[in-house]
Amino acid sequence: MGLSDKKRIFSGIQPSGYPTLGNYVGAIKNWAALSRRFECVFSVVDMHAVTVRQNPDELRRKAVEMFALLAAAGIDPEKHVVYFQSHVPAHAELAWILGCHTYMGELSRMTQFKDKSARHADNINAGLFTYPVLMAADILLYQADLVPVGEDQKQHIELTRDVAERFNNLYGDIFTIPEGYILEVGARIMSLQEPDKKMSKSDTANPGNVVSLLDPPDIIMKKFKRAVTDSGADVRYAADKPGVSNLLTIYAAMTGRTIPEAEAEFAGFGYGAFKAAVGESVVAAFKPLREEFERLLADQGYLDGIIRANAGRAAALAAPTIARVKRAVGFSA
Ligand code: ATP
Ligand code: LTN
Repeated sequence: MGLSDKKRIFSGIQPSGYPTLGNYVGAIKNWAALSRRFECVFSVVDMHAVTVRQNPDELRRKAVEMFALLAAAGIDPEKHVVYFQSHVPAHAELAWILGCHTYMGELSRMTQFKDKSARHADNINAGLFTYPVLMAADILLYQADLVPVGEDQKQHIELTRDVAERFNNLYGDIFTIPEGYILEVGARIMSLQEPDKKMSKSDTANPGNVVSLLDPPDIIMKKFKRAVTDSGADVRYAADKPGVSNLLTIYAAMTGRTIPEAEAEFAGFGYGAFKAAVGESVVAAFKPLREEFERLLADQGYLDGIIRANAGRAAALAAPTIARVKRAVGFSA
C-alpha cells in the first residue's frame, strides 16, 4: 500500500481497565503507526465494556483515560476520529439489524464468548453472546477497509465479513468487506506469571501477570524480574519456552528489533539479566507516554471539548450507512 492510499482503518478498545502491555503491543502502538499513513476511526467501546459488570463512575472515568492514552500514544484526535461508541446511537441500531442476520450457531462458536462466560459464570448475559454483532456493526458502520487487532479478535473479524457478505447478497452492495490486520510479532502477548494465558486488562486476580501502561517504573521492573521463565538457561524463542519467547517478543516490540536480533543480543545472558533488560526496554518506552497522558488528563477542558466534537464527527461519518441500511431492509424514512 502506498502513501496515497485512502484506505480507512477502524478499531476499538474497551475501557474495561488500564491498557496493558498486551494492548499496547498488539493494538495501540500499531494504531499509532497506521495513523501516520491512513484515515483512522478509533472507538473507545464502552457499550462492549458493559457486557461484564462495571462500576458506572469508574467506567466513565476509564473511558476518558483511555481516550487520553490513545492521544498520548500518538493518535492525534484532531486529525483522526477517536470517539466513544455510546455517543453514536447508530451502533445500537445497526447491531439490531445485523443481529437479525446472524445465526445462533455462528455466535455459539465464538471462543471469546466461551472464555468470558467461563470467567463470569454468574453473569452470562445476552450481550456477552451478541458482542460480536455489535463489533461487526462498529466496523461496517464506518465502511472500514482494514481492522488492526490482536490475534484474539480474528474470529470476530471473520464473522463480520460473513455477515457483511450475507447482507450485501440480500440487499445490494451496502458494506465494504473489511480485512483484519494482525501483526506477525506481538499479536498475542502472554501473562508474565502464566505464559500460556493471554495478558488481559480485566485479569485482576494476579497483578503480577499484567503490566499496565501506567505502572510506575519500579513496579514494571519488579514484575519483569519475577516473570516466569522456563527450564534451561538459554535465551531462545521456541514453542517449549513460552515464558522466554514472550519476553523476547516484548523486547523486540519495544526496541524495533527482530526476534533473531534480540536472541543474538542476549546470547550468554542469564535469565536474571535478560529479564531486567526487557523490563528496562518497557520502562523506557512507557515513560514519555505516561508523561503525556498525565499532561492531557490535567487539561479536562480540552478533553471534554475534543470528545464532544469527535462524537459529532463520528455520527456524521456513520449517518449515510445507517440510512442506507434502514432503507434497504424496508424501514420508512
Ligand atoms: P478484556 O480483558 O477487558 O477482555 P483485553 O485486554 O483483552 O480486554 P480489549 O479491549 O478487548 O483488551 O482489546 C483491545 C485490543 O488489544 C484488541 O485489538 C486486542 O486484540 C488487543 N489485545 C488484547 N490483549 C492482547 C494481548 N495480550 N496481546 C496482543 N494484543 C492484545
Ligand atoms: N472486541 C474487541 C474490541 C472491539 C473492536 C471493535 C475491535 C470492539 N469493536 C471493532 C476492532 C473493531 C476486543 O475485545 N478487543
